[in-house]
Amino acid sequence: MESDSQEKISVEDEAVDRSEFKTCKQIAFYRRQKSLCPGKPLYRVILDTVELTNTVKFQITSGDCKAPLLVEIYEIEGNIFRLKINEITPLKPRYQVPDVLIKEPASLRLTISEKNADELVLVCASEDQQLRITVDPFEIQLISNKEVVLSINSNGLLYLEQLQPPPQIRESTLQKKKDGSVDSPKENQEDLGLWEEKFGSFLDIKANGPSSIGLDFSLYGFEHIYGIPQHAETLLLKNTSDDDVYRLYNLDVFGYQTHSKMGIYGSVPLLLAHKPDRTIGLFWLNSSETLVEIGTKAALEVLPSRTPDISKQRILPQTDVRWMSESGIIDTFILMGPSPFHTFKQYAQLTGTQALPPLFSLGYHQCRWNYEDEKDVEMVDTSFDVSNIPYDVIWLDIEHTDGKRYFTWDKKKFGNPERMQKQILMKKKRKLVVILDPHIKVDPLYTIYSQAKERGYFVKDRKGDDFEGICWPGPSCYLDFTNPEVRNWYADQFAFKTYKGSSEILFAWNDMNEPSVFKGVELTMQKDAIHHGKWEHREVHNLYGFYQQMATAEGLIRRSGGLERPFVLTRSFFAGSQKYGAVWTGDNKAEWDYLKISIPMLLTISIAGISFCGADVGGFVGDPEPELLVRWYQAGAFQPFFRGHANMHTKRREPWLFGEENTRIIREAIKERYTLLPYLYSLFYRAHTAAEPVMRPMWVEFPKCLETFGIEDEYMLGNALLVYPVTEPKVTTVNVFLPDSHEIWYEFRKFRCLKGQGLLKIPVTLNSIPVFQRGGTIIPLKTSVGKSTEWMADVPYELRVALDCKASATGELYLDDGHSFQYLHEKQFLLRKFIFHENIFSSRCADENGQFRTKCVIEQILILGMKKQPSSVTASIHDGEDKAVTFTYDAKNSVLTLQQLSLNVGIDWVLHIK
Ligand code: NBV
Repeated sequence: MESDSQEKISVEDEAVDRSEFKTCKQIAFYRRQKSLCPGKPLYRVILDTVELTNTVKFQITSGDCKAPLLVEIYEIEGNIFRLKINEITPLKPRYQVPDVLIKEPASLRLTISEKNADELVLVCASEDQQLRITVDPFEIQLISNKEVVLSINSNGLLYLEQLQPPPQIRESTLQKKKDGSVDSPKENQEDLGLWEEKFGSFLDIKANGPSSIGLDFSLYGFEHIYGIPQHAETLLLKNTSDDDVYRLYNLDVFGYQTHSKMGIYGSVPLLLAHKPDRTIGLFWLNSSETLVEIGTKAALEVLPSRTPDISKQRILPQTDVRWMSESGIIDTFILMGPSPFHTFKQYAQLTGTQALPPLFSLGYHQCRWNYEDEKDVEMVDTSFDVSNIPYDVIWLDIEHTDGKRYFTWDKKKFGNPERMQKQILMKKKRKLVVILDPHIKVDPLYTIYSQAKERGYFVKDRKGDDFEGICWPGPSCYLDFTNPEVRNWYADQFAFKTYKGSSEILFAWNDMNEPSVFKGVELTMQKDAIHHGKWEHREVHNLYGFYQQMATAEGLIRRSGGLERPFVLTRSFFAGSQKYGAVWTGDNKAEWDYLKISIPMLLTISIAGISFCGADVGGFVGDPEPELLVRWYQAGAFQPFFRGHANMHTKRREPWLFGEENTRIIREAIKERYTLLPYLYSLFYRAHTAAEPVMRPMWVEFPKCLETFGIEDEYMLGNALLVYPVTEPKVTTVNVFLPDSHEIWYEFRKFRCLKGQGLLKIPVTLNSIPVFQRGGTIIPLKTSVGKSTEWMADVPYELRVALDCKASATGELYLDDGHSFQYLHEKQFLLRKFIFHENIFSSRCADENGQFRTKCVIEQILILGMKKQPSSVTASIHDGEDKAVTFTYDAKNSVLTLQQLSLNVGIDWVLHIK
């Protein structure tokens, strides 16, 4: 059994073998859509089928003897449109993605304002918006305030392969044709892959035959396109060329190449387009393999003029986006913005917001494949204290189990896991995360296997037997997480009495859930495997990891009686995974290019709704040089999920192993992370309640500033901090772009106000992390750091106020118990709003519904950009007396420091600075 694992490791350690994965030209539905499109008849609307209830429905036909299709258009509250296209009476139902939308979106009433032989015009219930539907050929234009924002099917690429009977039956019917022309399905079979598709030695047998779909969108005035993670690519999506299109197909690609559009572990079919006055989103709800083509061009726009024959022309960019999926139906949502934040909200309205993480999970995580045994865990844990470095979680990879049987322990290495958790970790207020992969060792003596086998909980092969593939434990079966009953049973496995050796400080990591199958096609499950409801794997492939994380999160909640928030990290993900926890970018390499690409990768995941994301600090494959490791810690300290991790073949690389100076710098970065936690946690609260990404591309915060649209080497953490991670060796300066001439920026560590905006050359040493606070913001910090987040609950706060050019600033702080659902069910939380204006600084409640008792105080306030030394500062506390405040003033840096404030964080106060 072990030898399979070993074989995989040694092959993989070399590099990605590109030939194991398909290029687009090796994907049959891509070839079909590419070759069949040009000559195909265009669809037209059958006008007398138009039906209007709340929604508008009509049929379209391509006049080529195929049955007409049903088009449904919905307007959804919040400035969203939905377009569905399906067969009217398919041979069998086509797959429609369940469980991703948090509820069936309620539609508003569309009305028909015009209907004639050429067009149908629909007016929307809200806003000044119209849908203009051209009859022949069928095209939809979306018009907002008289401007055509986008059109659908204007390139005539609407494509839907109607389900047909399998060849044998078809051939016999075809023979009956009078003209003798038989378009035999065998013809072109190899090329078109209609009923069978080969890849290397693999054969995919398609029970339903060809079933692919496709549609094109033209986005007017847009040339900046983002989203559709996960790819190791730039933030701005590139124009695609034939055979180099963005692929959304969840795959285990060890040491993936950078700057590649190939599919890796996760997929979110959400694309965003941005121009200075509008952001829009296209959400393509389909979980089968999906390809996206993008083409930006200059297009001529004809503007109507007052003089009849003369029309004005202008050249505007236009981006054409073409989606192609292997199966399912066309179900697409158009998020009309108009701002980036509106678009995020609209997407979250459909798929949910980021789960609020337990506070500990925002601390630093120490992982390695593997920490050998209990002694090793204890040694690493103690070394953090000896080195005076805070950390919250130690992780155990696959070797902690009994022969890769998840939910068990290797008895020799982890003979007393309860003791390890209680005596070592719990005492230090730290946590443990263990790995749980979705493959289950074929072993009748292993309860998880035998129960699942008996109950029929595994994915089946096309013949109806349990699908068997090779993975870490050797021959394995794969739990069918698409089945709600399996998820329910799986969730029950986390009960403390069932999961022996687990405790309330044990949390979960779902790996290999693309799913990864060692000897499988493209290292994953074959598409003709069968899931619950008799759906082929091809329909649900991109949802597999989503469902495992959903079941795992449910298990952790359930074991606590519904009281505690879960923490689950998943490698594979889909739209909506944000509801269940965190994701990371998989098996990157310990090379500078991977540190650099991690920034656009994380930004892309973040704007696709998943705020809780990170990359393996240090790089998973290979040994980082010390400088790279240090820089990676500095970068990770300002990213949402912060975990050091390493492959089993690498040298040990805990933070204290690289000499005193490097340890000192790493310590400083990790400590800085811990002081920032109140700000970060407050940002997560906003992600959770208002769908604002924690880590934001510059254009999101500066949507009108063209220069920011392509920036991917710096980003905003919330609205207040601009972070420029150093991603190159031996640099002495970095070029940071500080946008907007009205903004003032302050260096985060030195408080220095930066003169000038635009591209600034900033000197750096190995010690520096270029971070800048934006004028006009206030961020909450902790004044000192403890061994882990839990040690810091009562540590006083500092408020860091950065004044803008009007000498004003605002900010907020969210606070709760950090671990339970009481913030939700009992409204036990505090949301405080801080406002600094005209030398009056106030703290007030920003949500009257919330209440939370805390001893914690605001001890210190730093006001950056304070031009004059005040003569007095007084504090008036609600219902209390005015009190003089101790302060110091640094004239050189214009910093006013208020000290010994002792203001309880839950009470209202006002400070007067005179
Ligand atoms: O479980 C071992 C590793 C894990 O450490 C890593 O983080 C995952 O991305 N896992 C992949 C399996 C094998 C990698 C070769």
